[in-house]
Amino acid sequence: MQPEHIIVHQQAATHVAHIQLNRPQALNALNLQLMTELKTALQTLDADEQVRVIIISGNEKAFAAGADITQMAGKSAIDMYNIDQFSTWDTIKKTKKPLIAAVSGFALGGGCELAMICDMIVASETARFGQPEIKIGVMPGAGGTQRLTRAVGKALAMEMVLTGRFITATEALQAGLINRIAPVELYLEEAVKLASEIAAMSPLAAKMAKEAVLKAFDSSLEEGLHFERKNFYLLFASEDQQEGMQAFIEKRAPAFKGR
Ligand code: CO8
Repeated sequence: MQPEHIIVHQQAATHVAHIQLNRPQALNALNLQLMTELKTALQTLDADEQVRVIIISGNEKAFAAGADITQMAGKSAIDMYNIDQFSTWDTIKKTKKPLIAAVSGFALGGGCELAMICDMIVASETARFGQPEIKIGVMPGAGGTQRLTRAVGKALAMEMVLTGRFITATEALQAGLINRIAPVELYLEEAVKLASEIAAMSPLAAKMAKEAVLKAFDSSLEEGLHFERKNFYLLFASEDQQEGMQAFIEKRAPAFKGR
């Protein structure tokens, strides 16, 4: 079935796929259907050998203005428990390929959390990041108190979560939340440029390196180093390792195959 709230753009030649959130009338508010469609698309692209890097974007006005408040407003705690929307987020988090969020306009609440699940964030000059859940009587529920704090530190995270203040792209860059800023007409191009650069590397090495970097967030240093070492050794079982090192010795560009 064709998704209704996302558009998937795929160019086999570049190995970069692009998922665009597409509920512009609601500033891409993340309703349950959109999140399910996003999860399914990510699972499909993660399994597709032609795809090496995935970009998630919204539109110029909004990456996503958060969970769909109209859908949540009448729910009880037991409804929320039974709907179990975070199992979708748990699946999204398991995407092995590098994910890049291309953010313009609002990235709020669940929208900011979705951007932070991605591995890197490219923002337009108009991007605004925030966790304004406190203003509607709740708090972040999809990682906002954890990933934001790890990215920007306690002081700014506490301020954003407790006051709901939005920060600008410049502030987000200074705080370490995002990777780069581009003019609004170029931010998507910039995200594709970054994605293409990664897509030219060994896709196996990229996946294992991503896994190891993420390990740093929920393990001790010793455990993380051990994990890193195992992945490092494992890559010596790949054709890409032989190709990469041979190409270096022969002074030519490597042609990685993901095997
Ligand atoms: N949910 C539903 N509809 C929304 C949302 C939203 N989060 N955000 C905007 N919309 C709708 C508006 O209702 C409006 O619809 P309509 O035209 O039918 O009235 C349309 O989008 C345009 O919005 P505005 O007219 O409000 O546009 P403005 O430019 O005046 O304001 C703002 C933009 C500041 C972004 C404003 O819309 C706003 O404050 N939105 C809500 C932001 C927010 O509180 N987000 C957090 C939501 S809670 C959350 O994310 C919890 C996450 C937990 C887990 C995640 C699960 C998915």
